[in-house]
Amino acid sequence: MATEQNQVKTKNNFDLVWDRLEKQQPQCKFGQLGLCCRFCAMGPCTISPVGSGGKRQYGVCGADADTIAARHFVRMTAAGSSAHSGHGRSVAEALIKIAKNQAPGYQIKDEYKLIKLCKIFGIEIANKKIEELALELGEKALAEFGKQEDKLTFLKMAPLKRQIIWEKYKVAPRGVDREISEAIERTVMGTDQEYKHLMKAATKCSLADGWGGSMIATELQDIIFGTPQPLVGKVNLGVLDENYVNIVVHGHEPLLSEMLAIVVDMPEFVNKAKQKGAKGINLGGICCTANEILMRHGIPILGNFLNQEMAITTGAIEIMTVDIQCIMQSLPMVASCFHTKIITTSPKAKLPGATHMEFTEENALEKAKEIVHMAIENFDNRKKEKVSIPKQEVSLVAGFSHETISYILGGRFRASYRPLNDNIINGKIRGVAGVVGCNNPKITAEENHLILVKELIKNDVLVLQTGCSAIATAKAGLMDPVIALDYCGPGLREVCEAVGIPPVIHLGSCVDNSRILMAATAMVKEGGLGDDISELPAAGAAPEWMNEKAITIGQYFVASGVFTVFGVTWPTLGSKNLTKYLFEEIANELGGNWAFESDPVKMAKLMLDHIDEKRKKLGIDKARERVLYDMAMRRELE
Ligand code: SF4
Ligand code: MSK
Repeated sequence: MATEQNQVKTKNNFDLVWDRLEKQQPQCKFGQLGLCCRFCAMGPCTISPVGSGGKRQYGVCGADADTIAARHFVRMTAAGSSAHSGHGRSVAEALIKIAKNQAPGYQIKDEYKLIKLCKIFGIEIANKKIEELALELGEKALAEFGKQEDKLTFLKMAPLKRQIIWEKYKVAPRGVDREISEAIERTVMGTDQEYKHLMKAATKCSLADGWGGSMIATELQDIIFGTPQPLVGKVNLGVLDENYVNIVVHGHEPLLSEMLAIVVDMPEFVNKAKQKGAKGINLGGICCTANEILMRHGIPILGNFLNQEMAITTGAIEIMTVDIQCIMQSLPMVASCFHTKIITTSPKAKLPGATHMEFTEENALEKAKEIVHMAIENFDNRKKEKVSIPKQEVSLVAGFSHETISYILGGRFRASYRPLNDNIINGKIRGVAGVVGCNNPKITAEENHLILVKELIKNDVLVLQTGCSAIATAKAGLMDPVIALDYCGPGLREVCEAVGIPPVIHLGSCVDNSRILMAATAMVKEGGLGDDISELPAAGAAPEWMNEKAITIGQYFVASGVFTVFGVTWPTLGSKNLTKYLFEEIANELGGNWAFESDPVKMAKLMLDHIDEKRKKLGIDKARERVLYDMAMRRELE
């Protein structure tokens, strides 16, 4: 496939992400170490990790390496948190408009979850219509962003011990916006200049994402679009069909793509496409929008972050709509060599060279129809000689949520994590890992994801995945239960076969990392694996991260008690003190800590060592079969 893409590329003379990375070499070492500061006009200041003659170096204002690296880290978490929270806020606003009947085409699909969430938010349920409850919930959820006092509502979902830790170290977030704003404020020149204290801002800001903005996005999307149920889907560029009008959605918010999913099946548009000589309309996705519509509709995924430009080079895409986050500015440039139209849809994001068709909840259905119509019209402009679709496509099972895991394990009427906990206790499952995050052109495409996940399941670790990492392993067949079982250790294989789940579980998009927090919480609450997330035999990883959002996710994993390993590069290496704090000392406070390891086999070893250490502390380090007590044995015990 790479050769085919190269031929197209050479003929059309445009660069792809890998070419641009090459042209950026050598990249700035100060930047890589987190030691470049341009936060004021006395700078920019660059600091060597070890100053000349071993002396510490300082910026013009006196800031040292620890402060500069810490401020940089804090701003990354603020950026990531703001991105996910912007998404969550849009969903809350959408719920309000749906409740007010101002969003034609949308409906409330999961009333059970709506009621569950209303209870969590303290909303009186009795004698109220669904729309009234949706309105109250939407308004309460929206208020979480601007809250000035008190704590975020979802924090009380965490294990009690975790809540006490957050209180003790004064990192329980108040309103989402307040924490993001304070994080930026504290990094302003001449403000907070003590690296450990700065890290508290990073922690609060990140927790405001994981247990705030992202969790609101996930939970409210489930109410509007339905809580995902396992389904079969397809992934890789082969899901494009040259006989169809191909429309691709890319970005993060599913609000428009859900409407497109409805419109592409309308007979009026299917017939129009047929009149143009196509067999119909084919909708596919890239990045997290793809994850969102895959897990609720089974709509196929073309690929992840690094596949966005390659998808256009197939010459078979009529329209690519993009909204927010992880969208390369180069898309219109690449598209200009083909007939593909790039459409920006968010009021927050435009791209030079793209057509802007702003969408709101009020006009979403109409805009979706306009976009599909444009795509059908553009089918005439497709150049047959430029069409080159790789054949690869793989099946996967997607559509898991923390609730569906519970239903599958325990049955709908006695939904429970008991079977999972029991199989961890008896040693058939060694532990659980969350493997998430982006892909990065600095790494051989997706190699780290695949090696890491294969190592983990080989060692009987159940893997939960989201984002582009999920798409990477799905492309390699690891979410096809039949293919994936061959890579499993015997214990994990036995459980997966018995329960009917793949060993690598697709939990959704980037905001759905909140589902991993909820799954971990459910395991703690089920009992037998300690009283806190930090006591679970569990670990997290983002082996090919690139976006600031990944740092925010990692920090809220750590602050929730999870040992978390990142690959590729680490943004604080220029500060020994800060790095030591994040890699070691922070565990004394929050129970979780970071590690950096670029080799995926070593990364797996770090995670397995951590899981084994936790098993030992729980006293379950020796595999034990569960003993079923009969009446005689029970009497003996009494
Ligand atoms: Fe330099 Fe300090 Fe200004 Fe940063 S804030 S650019 S270290 S003078
Ligand atoms: S899309 S943040 S490249 S996972 Fe959520 Fe993928 Fe990373 Fe974007």
